[in-house]
Amino acid sequence: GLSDQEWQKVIDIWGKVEPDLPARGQEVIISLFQNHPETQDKFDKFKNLKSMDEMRSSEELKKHGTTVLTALGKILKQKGNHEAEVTPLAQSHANKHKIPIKYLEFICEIIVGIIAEKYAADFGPDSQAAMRKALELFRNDMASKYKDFGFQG
Ligand code: BLA
Repeated sequence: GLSDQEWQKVIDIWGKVEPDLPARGQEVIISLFQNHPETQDKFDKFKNLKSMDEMRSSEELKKHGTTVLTALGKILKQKGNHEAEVTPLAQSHANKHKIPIKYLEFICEIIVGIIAEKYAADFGPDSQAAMRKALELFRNDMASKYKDFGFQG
């Protein structure tokens, strides 16, 4: 797990991201699709978006980015006691959306990269390390739930 100090770093940086969730969410999803095109095929509603222009002007894509970061923020704020948040998410992602854990690794890495780019002054090495640990804990718990649901992930 994370120490109290590490959790505090996670909570502090998230406080910087939060006012800009829709913009950051949009960047995260576009970057995910650009860097890992196979992830886009998991979305019936985004499969048809081809150019960067189409992605940028999609309100649905922006809305999904906001959904993702809002859910992630709620999870991080639980400081590891996130069973109530992670269980339904793992269920939909295993049974309905069928999202491999590898794709969760992709998006988590992109989230760290975008925070580093946009909030460099507030996201030093210790904060980055703490955030990576928190995201790893989240993914591990998702993976363990996937197993419970019989999804290889
Ligand atoms: C939908 N993803 C959702 C929803 C939430 C999240 C809250 C809507 C409710 C639900 O269906 O359970 C949350 N998505 C997250 C979080 C992350 C994220 C917390 O990406 C990452 C920190 N989901 C993934 C990844 C992909 C993904 C990596 O975690 C794709 C590669 C896909 N999420 C995905 C899809 C939907 C979804 C396909 C349904 C979208 C829709 O049709 O509305």
